Amino acid sequence: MSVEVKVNSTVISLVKGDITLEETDAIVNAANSRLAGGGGVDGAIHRAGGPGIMEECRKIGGCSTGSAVITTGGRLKARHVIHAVGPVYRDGNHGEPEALKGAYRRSLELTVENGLKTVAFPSISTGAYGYPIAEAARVALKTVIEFVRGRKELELVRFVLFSEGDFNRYREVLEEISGKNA
Ligand code: AR6
Repeated sequence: MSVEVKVNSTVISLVKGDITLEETDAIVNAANSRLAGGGGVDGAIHRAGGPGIMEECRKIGGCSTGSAVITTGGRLKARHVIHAVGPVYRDGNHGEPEALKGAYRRSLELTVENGLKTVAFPSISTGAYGYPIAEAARVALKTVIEFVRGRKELELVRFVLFSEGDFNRYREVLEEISGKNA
């Protein structure tokens, strides 16, 4: 199950799967601001990558909501993990879209700043943090499309969606915004 579009020189792809198995240069974690680990994709990444990642997170100490930090990938196939902190969703009027956008944008900046070419994202904030999936997909995809327009460092930005429902929501939003008013 996969869909892709090309924007400038970057392929944006959607797949259904488990992000811990990705072989991109970096995978993004949906972390919390204490970088303390937890459930969901965060738990899965730390389990698969081993304790070295948490040790690095402790040294970094934390990360504000709407931003991201980078560590190595431990035992993962991906060489780096970018820990992005999305917002807890309240009603959409408490800065949630701006914070979600910031989490994606800073992750993309870190990818480029570290000379990496390929990165995979989960659907940040749409699990424990309760962000409605279609709204989150719109912010995520628009932020990525806006970022890769007019630059050529990134070869691949992939979204790894954990359920068929999430994959379908992202696909619908991508079809709607790619190429026109993104
Ligand atoms: N691969 C890809 N996506 C996954 C995987 C996986 N292996 N496992 C879960 N997902 P969540 P959040 C999806 O709750 O909403 C944690 O405790 C999941 O189905 O992981 O940003 C952190 O420590 C959902 O669609 O992240 C924070 O405290 C998406 O990943 C808090 O939860 C995000 O769900 C962050 O909450």
